[in-house]
Amino acid sequence: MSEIVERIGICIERGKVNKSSPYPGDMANQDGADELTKQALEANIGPDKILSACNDGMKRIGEKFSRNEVFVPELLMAAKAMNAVMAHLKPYFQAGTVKVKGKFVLGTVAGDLHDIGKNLVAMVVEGNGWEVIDLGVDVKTNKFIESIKEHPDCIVGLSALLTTTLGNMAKTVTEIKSQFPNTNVIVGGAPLSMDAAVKMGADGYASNPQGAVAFLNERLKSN
Ligand code: B1M
Repeated sequence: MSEIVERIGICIERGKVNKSSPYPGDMANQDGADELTKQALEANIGPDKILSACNDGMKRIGEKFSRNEVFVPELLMAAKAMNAVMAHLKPYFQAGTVKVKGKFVLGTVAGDLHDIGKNLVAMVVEGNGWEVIDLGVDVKTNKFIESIKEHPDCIVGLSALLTTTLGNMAKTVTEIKSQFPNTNVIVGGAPLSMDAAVKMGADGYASNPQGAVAFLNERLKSN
């Protein structure tokens, strides 16, 4: 991995947003995720490589959190640094595709505030020609139901990052499928698996945004 990409991953892990950010103290006056991402893209480093380094950084801070070496404020700074990277990457994922394929209603399920992965899914799906209706985080079942009523031909995507919110995800899937049996539902997020998705009654599971795109395009073909 090139040095600059490695440094971006470190900025995510340490929560170094940009040069003017005083946090963390030992990185004061150094370039942060914001400046380094800009430099990496100018040096023609691919957005996928940058994202992969960010995910590694997130994984490392998550492991530190599990070991009680860092706490929620550090996770929040990591998320802020990741958002600074994503702001630069967005145009690459959304580049010039006309949104004609269909509508994708997407949200993080009730009780869950994690949205970085969901936002990545939104960006990539949008970049692949779908209109994304992003309902945000902590989305209650009823909000999904109302959105399906508004966009009856949509496909629905649910994201969850907490094992404790998988129950809410399952309830939402059940309710959607009972009211709208023909609406396709795909689920994703770190604690999920194909097995869990099938048990919930979802039509599909993806471990990453590309998998979500593949599912959507497949459903388009079969309709
Ligand atoms: Co939280 N958190 N967090 N957190 N956090 C995790 C998830 C955790 C694994 C950390 C750990 O213990 N090691 C742990 C969950 C344990 C568990 O349940 N198994 C955890 C915890 C416990 C918590 C709190 C409970 C902590 C507390 O308060 N004591 C709390 C819960 C708050 C709540 O939601 N109610 C909490 C809070 C937070 C912050 C708010 C501080 C912050 C989130 C900020 C934000 O999202 N805006 C945060 C963060 C940053 C993390 C970690 C470090 C990073 C998550 C992330 O953004 N990853 C995370 C540890 C980890 O994941 N290693 C952790 C990067 C992102 C690109 O990956 O989200 O997995 P991911 O998305 C991927 C795929 O999963 C997939 O595609 C994405 C791109 O590849 N994907 C889909 C996701 N959704 C999809 C949908 C699809 C398809 C694919 O189709 C619909």
